Amino acid sequence: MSVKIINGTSLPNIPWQDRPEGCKDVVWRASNNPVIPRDLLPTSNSIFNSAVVPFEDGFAGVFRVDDKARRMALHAGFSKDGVNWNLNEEKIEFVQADKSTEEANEWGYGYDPRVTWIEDRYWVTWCNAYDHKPTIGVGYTFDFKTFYQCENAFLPFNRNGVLFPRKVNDKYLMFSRPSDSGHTPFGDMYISQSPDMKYWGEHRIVMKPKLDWESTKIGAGPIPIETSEGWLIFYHGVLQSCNGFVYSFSAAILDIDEPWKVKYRCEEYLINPRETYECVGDVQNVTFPCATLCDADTGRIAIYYGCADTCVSMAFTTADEVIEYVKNHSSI
Ligand code: BMA
Repeated sequence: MSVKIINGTSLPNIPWQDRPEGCKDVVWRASNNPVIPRDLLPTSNSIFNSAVVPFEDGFAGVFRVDDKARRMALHAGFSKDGVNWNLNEEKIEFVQADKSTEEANEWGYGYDPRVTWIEDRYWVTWCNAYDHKPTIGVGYTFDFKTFYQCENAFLPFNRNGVLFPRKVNDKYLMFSRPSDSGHTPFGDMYISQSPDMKYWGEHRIVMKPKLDWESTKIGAGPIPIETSEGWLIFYHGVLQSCNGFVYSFSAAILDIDEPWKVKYRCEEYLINPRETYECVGDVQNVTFPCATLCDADTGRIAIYYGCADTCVSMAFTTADEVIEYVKNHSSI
């Protein structure tokens, strides 16, 4: 391995499939996609755009579950192998981390969670309703049993809040994507900084839509992966076609100390909707990554992505291969 994973963990049990014979893509799909079907729970209309992390001797996660009344909620889930998942039938009922937020945090809806371990706990961010408007919810758990909710990070309207897995220059960092009340027809990725996970400021623009495949809007995806080449990020980009939005995803490499500086940005998508489960579902043509697992020893990366707002699939690559590809196809 030529690229080093920094501050990573050994994950000898990472779910993995070798690149299929004849496949030339730098990111390849799991042969058993979708790995999480829409009807895994008796009450689920769809399960998609979800986040997983290593936990105990296996994996745990926070899952977007829309129920058959089309309420959007978050559910905890567990897996021994990262592929076969058991989800709690009950949605996560957040405990208020601070009594003063009880009224402000009255539950409306939650979707598109991300999860990362920082220092001593698993932090969760998601798109959270505040005053019936989307913004970035923040919470944490130690055990995936009790979840605590903090103050929202930002004012509405905002989506795609994604934390960095450690402080940088003594500040917590979060991507977000300021938006509007509907199916936002614009969107750039920003980084905001915080000394305490509560007060967010020092906002920096990171990337704007640039190429045709992402020309309408872009948004952060999984938690950034720290490497010897910089922060490796996967992000989604949206093109507007005559039949609606098309959600693809790609990768970029950001400066380690000033991650609002883009070192390399792949000019092509890495995965776009083309398999039936990506093109057909509740919302056609969506591939939307919210999590990766990365084995620090081998650089193997397993990507979890939502498909057609209906189910969850997996794709694979390695840090070496994807970083080389991004560098060789970069346009910033
Ligand atoms: C975005 C979010 C995602 C969804 C996507 C496509 O605005 O709502 O959850 O996957 O639209 O519908």
